[in-house]
Amino acid sequence: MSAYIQSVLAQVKAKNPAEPEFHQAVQEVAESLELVLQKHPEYQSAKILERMVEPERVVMFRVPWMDDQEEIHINRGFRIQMNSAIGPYKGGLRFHPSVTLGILKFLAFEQVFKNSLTSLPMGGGKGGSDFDPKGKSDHEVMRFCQSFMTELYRHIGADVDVPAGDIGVGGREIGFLYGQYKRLTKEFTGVLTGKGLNWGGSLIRPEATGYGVVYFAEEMLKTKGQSFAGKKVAVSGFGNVAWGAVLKVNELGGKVVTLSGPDGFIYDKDGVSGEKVDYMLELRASANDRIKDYADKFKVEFHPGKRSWSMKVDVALPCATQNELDANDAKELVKNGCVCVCEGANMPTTLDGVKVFHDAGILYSPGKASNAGGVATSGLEMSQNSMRLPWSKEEVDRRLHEIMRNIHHACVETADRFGVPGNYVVGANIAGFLKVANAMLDQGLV
Ligand code: NDP
Ligand code: 2IT
Repeated sequence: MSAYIQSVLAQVKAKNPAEPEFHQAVQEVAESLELVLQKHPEYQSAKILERMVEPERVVMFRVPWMDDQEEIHINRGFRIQMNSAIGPYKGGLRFHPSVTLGILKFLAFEQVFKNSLTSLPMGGGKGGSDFDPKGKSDHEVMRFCQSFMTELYRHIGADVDVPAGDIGVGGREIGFLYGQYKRLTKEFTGVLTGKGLNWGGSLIRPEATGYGVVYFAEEMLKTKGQSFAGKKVAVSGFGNVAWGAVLKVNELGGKVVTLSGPDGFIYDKDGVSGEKVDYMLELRASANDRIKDYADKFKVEFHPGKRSWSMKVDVALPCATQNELDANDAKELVKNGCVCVCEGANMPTTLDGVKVFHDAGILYSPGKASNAGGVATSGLEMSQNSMRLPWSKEEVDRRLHEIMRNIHHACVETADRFGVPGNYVVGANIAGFLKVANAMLDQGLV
C-alpha cells in the first residue's frame, strides 16, 4: 500500500473512531484506487479521495413515537448525504436495531460508486434508524414512519435527495413515509422510490435487486462458458433481495438449496420453488425473523446458528447483510467447488474473505456492482415520475437487464485496462470512481 493511501486510511480511522464498517469500505476502495492514482496524479493533488470520504452533510435526529400501550420510545434517525457530484443524493433507508452512524456511512460511501456504475444521474446517500420493526404492529410502524418523516422531509426532495427501501423498509414503510411527506409539503412528487404501483411506483422495482444480481452472475458465468442451467445455488437471507434472486435463478434453470435468517439456515434439496418462493414473502412480512418456520412448514433440513456457506454448491449469492461471509466461510465454499460468488447484500464478504476468493481465482463480484439493479430501477422510477408516464414490465426489465450487462462490461473492461483481468473489485471501484472524480474536478472545489 502506498504511503499516500496509508495516510488517508489513518486519517479516516482517526477522524471516525468506532466505525469499523466505514473503515472497511474505505480501505477496499482506496486499495483499488492505487492503480488509478499512479497514472493520474491530478486526483491526488486535488485531494479527491480525501473529499469523498467526508460526507457532504450528515443529518441526525430524534424520532419520538408511542407504542400501542402508550409507552413512549425515542429512536435515532439519520440521513447521510455523501456525494452529489453526478446527481441528487440517492439511496435507501434501513430500519434495524444494529444501525449506527458508521454503518450508514459505509453504506452511503458504497452507494456513491454503485450509483455511478448504473450510468444514471444519481449521487450517493443512505439513511435509517435503529428502530426495530420486529414484532411491531402496523400502527406502531406507521407512527414511527410519520415521526421519522416529520424531521426528514425538510432535508429531501425529488431533485435533492430521494430515499428508498433497504433492510426493514419495504413497500409498507415507503407508503407511510410518502403519505406523511405529502401532508407536510402538499406535493405529489417522486421524492421516494419503491412506491406502490397506484401512486407512482415502478413495475419490477420489488424484484429488481435480486433480478439484477442474477443477471450479473449470469454474465460472470458466461465469461467461463457456463450458465445457471443445472447449477446448485446457495442464497443467504430471506428478504427482498433474496426473494428476487430466487425467482430469477429458477427462471434460468438453477436450483436454490439454501436460505438463511438470524436463527440459522435451511437446506432444501428439492430447491426453493413454486409456493415456497411465495412463502418467503409471508416470512418477511411476519417480521418474526425466523427461517426455521420454512423448515417446519416444508419438512426440510434446518441448521441452527449456522450460515449458508458450508454446503456443496456451484454459485453463492449472499443477500442478507454486511460481513456475513468471512475467510473460513470463503474457504469452505472454495473447497466445495463453488465457481462464482455474486453479492446481493452490501459488503457481505469480509476483506479476508475476498482475498480467499481472489487467491483461489474464482469469480467474485462486490455488491456495489452486482446489486446495483435495485437502485438502477429506482432511477428508472424517477424517470417515469418525471415524465408522468409508466413503463411496462417488459420495458423496465429490458432496461434493468441492459444496465446490469453494461455494469458487468465496465468492470471487466476497467480491470483489463488497469492490468488486473477478472478482478471485479478493482474494476467496479475504478469505473465508479472515475465518473464521480471527474465531475468533482469539473465543478471546482466542492
Ligand atoms: P430485508 O429487510 O428484506 O431482508 C434482510 C434480510 O437479512 C433478512 O433475512 C434479515 O433478517 C437479514 N438480516 C438483516 N440484518 C441482519 C443481521 N444483522 N444479521 C443477520 N441477518 C440479518 O432487506 P433487503 O433484502 O432489502 O436487504 C438485504 C441486503 O441487500 C442488505 O445488505 C441491503 O443493504 C442490500 N440491498 C438492498 C437493496 C434493496 O433494493 N432492497 C438494494 C441493494 C442492496 P433479520 O431482519 O431477521 O435480521
Ligand atoms: O443498497 C441499495 O442500493 C438500496 N438499498 C437501494 C437504494 C435505492 O435508492 O433504490
